[in-house]
Amino acid sequence: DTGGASDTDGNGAFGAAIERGEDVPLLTGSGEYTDDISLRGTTHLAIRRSDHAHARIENIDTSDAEAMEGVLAVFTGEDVVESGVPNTILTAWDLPGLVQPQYRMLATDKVRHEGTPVAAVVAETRHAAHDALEHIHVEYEELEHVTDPVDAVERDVPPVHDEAEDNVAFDFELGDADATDEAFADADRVASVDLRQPRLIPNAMEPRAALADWEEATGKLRLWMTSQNPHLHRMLLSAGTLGLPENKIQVIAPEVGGGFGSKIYHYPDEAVTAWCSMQLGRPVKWQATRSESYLTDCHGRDHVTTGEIALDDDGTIRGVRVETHAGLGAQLSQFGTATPSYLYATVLSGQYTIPAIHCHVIGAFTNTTPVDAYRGAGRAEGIYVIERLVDVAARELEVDPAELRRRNLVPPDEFPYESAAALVYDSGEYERAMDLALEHVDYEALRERQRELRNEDRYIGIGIGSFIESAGLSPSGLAGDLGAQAGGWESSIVRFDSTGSVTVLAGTADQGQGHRTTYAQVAAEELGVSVDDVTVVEGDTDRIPQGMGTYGSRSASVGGGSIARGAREVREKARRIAAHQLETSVDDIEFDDGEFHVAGAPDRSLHIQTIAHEAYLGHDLPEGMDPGLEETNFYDPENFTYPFGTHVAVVEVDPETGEIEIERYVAVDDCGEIINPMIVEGQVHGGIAQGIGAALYEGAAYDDDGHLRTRRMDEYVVPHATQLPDYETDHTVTPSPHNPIGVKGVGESATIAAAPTIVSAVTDALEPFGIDHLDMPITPESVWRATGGDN
Ligand code: MCN
Repeated sequence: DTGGASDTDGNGAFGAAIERGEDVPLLTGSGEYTDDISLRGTTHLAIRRSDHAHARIENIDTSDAEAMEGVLAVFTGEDVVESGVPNTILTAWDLPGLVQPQYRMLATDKVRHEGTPVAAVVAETRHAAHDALEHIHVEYEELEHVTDPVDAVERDVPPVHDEAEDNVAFDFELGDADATDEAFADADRVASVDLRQPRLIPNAMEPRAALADWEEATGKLRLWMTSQNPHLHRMLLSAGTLGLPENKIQVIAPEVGGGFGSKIYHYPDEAVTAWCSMQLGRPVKWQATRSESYLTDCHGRDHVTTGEIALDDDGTIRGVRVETHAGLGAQLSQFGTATPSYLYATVLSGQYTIPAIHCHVIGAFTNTTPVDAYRGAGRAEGIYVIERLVDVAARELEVDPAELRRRNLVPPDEFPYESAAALVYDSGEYERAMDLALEHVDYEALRERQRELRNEDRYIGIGIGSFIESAGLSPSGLAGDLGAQAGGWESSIVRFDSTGSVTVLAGTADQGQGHRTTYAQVAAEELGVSVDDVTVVEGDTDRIPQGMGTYGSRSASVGGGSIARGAREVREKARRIAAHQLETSVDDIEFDDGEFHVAGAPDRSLHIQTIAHEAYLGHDLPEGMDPGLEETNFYDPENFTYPFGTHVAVVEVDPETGEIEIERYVAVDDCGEIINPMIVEGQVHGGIAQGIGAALYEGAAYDDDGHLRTRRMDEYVVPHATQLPDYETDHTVTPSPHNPIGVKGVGESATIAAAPTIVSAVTDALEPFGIDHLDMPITPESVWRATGGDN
């Protein structure tokens, strides 16, 4: 039963553009975020951070801070060591030859990036804690630092970690180097591009926060935190960091105001919050400031790449060769090693049939904030490279960029398609999606208009971004083979109560994606009840025993898949009760919109909600059946899902001023079966905004002293609504053949597509100036310089 919303006749819940149930509390202010929660006797934590990029800690004097009014305790890294906890911030992805340096809650010997936690103040109020920070006196011996991933490896600089003298954390290769060399030798043409993908800073509306409550009497820790994956946090905090078994830790993610990847990770700060509560026996709360977030939330991207593409004169792509230096920052974050390796190199085939691919990635330690997955994670970087290469190649071959894509798209009858970059794409109709996007802008007419306008010295550009995404990292066995220290499955509980309402408990954790609505739609469809009868609960490890969380656009496919499977099991149990009570065989029972009836006798029926009541009464159940109506499901998919699509942007560039105006933005996405079209459209809108942000505005930078130069919202430019175009969205539906509900992910697609689409459009506009590539963010200044404005 694949490729459809449900195997029942259905009640239309799946696929309906219903409003998000979660919005009323959020919009009326009754939603509860971590910082809104107060326990009796709550104290406040502030963290003293290093203001050096690289330095040896000579001495920390906490006495002045300790003497301040309201201050309860000041802790240093030595105090944590002396407490005897394991004190390790673990990474969750191993790679062959990976150098894994020590990563402590609070630094003891050296600080390796600006923002490294060095001391913790706990006080009666937040203000008292923050005031005390500047009264902690830290003496440092400054060391030479490095912030650029190429410099870190190629230049003679002191290592960030003694264990990696050359600053190489890993050296990763994917694909067949010899076959790729041969393809390049045989091909008619080679085109190449050198590019940088700058660091991006996630900008969740709610900065990270934690509230820890250690209960000495029971030896149990309750930790409310801004988490995308409470169970993973529980796992990483337990043995490796705090030395507690998992059943003595409850992680609760209440409302979480956005994450974009940044709230996946196991950071020192939340662990320190928990540890402080264990020391003081009082609740401790930590709430990051915005600048603190900029300094410590894992950044994204930071790639320096040389890409090459080999083609025949007829436009057939023969091979792709990529070499990348990926900045990892000063410490290895959970998926910081997976993102620039497997998540990146494996998508380099994009939508195209490419016989030979080779990718070499050098993961470099630098004295900067750790880098990890940020919306699009790895896939965004990889698709950017292949899309830039295809555009550059089209220029080289003097072929229209849409036409060059078309000649190389994987055809629909080639699925499942095994790419030369080690993925097996589940399904796709790439040309259909591309054609639809091109039709929206009337591509041929637009090219004509472009030619005419150039005669008037006006420069419009048409950009194309065709993408695939590998969403929902699974199955677990594959993830394990690749080095993951976590599974690719998801878990849920589907439970009827005796009044006939349904509770779905899911192991994923929403930060704005709308799970409470879409999961209710999945369950309602399978069970034939109303969406309003379903309550979805996420984000509490004591209520939902197991889960993997929300990242990698996995929740709809893996979490939703688990819920559908669990609901089907519930329905089958209910069917057996119905058959028993209607005195017929199970095979004679039909199910239609919540009603079980005897085949051919529709008046002999029982509603599933009535059966739920019966299941809890337990008076009249089939022989040997246990009472109750609930199922726990673990779903480990057989493959990733592969969303895809094509975005097209039309821009006008003024070479005199460098101004870029986006005239039109068309997004055609295919995420398989759509649970809620309105939510999917919202995801696409948000994703485009972030891709445009990367293409035109955002980029974190370090100054010569290794200080983050973009540490505030007026220095790191996130586009405002007025800087974003109207989006025109459309979609095709190509179900995932292996997912129980035919869905694919959508949460990252548009971010992956938008950056290459915009860069493609701007460089297309600037073709008459001989510009075939400009690095992101493309600002008016960079356009003006490139077009010779400063000559
Ligand atoms: N959906 C659907 N039909 C589909 C696919 C998805 O209706 N065929 C719905 C889902 O049910 C869900 C939403 O769309 O409500 C996104 O689903 P999915 O693609 O499975 O992604 P996740 O829920 O796993 O969310 C993770 C993804 C990622 S990786 C980032 S980063 C991101 C994103 O979601 N961060 C976000 N979208 C975000 N949206 C908000 N508001 N805030 C973030 O931090």
